[in-house]
Amino acid sequence: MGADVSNNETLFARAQRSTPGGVNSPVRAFRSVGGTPRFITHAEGPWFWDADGKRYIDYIGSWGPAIVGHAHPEVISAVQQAAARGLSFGAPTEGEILMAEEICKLVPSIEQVRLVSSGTEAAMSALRLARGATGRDLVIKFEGCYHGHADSMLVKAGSGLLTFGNPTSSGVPEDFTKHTMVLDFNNSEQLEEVFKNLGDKIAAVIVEPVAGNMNLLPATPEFLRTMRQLCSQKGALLLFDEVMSGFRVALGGAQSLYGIEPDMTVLGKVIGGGLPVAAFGGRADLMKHLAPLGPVYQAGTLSGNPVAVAAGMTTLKIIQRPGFYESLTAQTTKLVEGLSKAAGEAGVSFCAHAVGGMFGIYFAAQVPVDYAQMMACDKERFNAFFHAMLDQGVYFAPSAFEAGFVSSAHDDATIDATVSAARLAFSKL
Ligand code: KE4
Repeated sequence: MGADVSNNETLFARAQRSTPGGVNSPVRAFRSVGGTPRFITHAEGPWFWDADGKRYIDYIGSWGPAIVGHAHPEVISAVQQAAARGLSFGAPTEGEILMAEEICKLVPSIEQVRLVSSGTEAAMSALRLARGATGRDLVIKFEGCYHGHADSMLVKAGSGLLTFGNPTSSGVPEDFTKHTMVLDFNNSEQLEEVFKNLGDKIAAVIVEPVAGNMNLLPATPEFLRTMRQLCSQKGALLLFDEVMSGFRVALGGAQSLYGIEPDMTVLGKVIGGGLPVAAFGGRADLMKHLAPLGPVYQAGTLSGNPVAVAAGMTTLKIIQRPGFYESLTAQTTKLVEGLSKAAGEAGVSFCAHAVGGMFGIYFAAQVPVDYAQMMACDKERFNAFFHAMLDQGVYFAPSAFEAGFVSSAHDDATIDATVSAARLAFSKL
């Protein structure tokens, strides 16, 4: 290996020989920002290190799970103790009961919950349950919201208000998306129009109440209130996908911030603390339709895995400590205010927004309020900023259309170092 070829480059070249794109999830490949993905060797607190031994302040946090910081000693200890008792049994354990009870305690709209292994699996299962419980086929989602990669969710808006979705991925037959309609996020009038025409055919509306997959874009309270009312009026089920916002924007998730109770909630990320745990839950009268009680089938070899549940439960205990969210929110706010100030001093058109421990950065004059405004943000400038920060050891999400995540390990010194790096990065734009 030549002196100027980094280990990241060597590993990336090798990875591409055995794995499509060299990654096990597309966003990791840096195709949106360009350059060579960093192969991470280890992580601790707010940092992780790449294959060249370079340390980064990490604002991905595994896309949300690392809310208490990487390799938290209590989480690691719980995982080690659980692993020593066996990795997986394919039979029920007391730990799953404790996790289910904790989720029901923290998210009051959830009366019963089923654990699975990924957000995709949780959202897919919740949608199947909604269709099974209502006997209806039509599901509504919103452009820019992501609910995992189940076939019926890989869909873009149809041509008109009454046309159904078209696949966004090859390999998904049109038949698989014809019962999915894609509407505009934060557009209440359009939603009312669709409910007027099709309301009694709608099984469910699924939404990220605080969207994080088109960058950070919170729903307006009015949009969610309208959604709740329309679903209740027409017998459709309201599904909040809180895989990202759950336990991230507040202890009770986005639903606790808006004061709106969905019929079902999809969870993931934080509840696994970095290991594969996700969940879907809601009203007990709905959950009873699930096998083995009812006719809606859903299953999983590693669902409720004891080692993963140990990581998740320990994380859920830590985030319930007094002051956790006040501090997390204060640090995230300090970050976005510091970045905005640095950009202003450099005369760069930039803004930033935070909700709890989640943030968005936008190369635009004002924080976008809908998908069209989000897509109008200056992607090229983001990419230049991303690399200017990466060179200085600060790792933001490798896409202009992803959110960022702060952990309780991101202390003042870490945030100040980030803002200081940003001052230089903005001056180079
Ligand atoms: P997973 O299947 O990736 O565990 O969860 C899918 C999912 C469902 N719902 C929401 C709101 C989500 O944010 C996600 C996954 N989020 C992405 C971040 N953009 C995961 C990162 C990735 O795809 O590698």
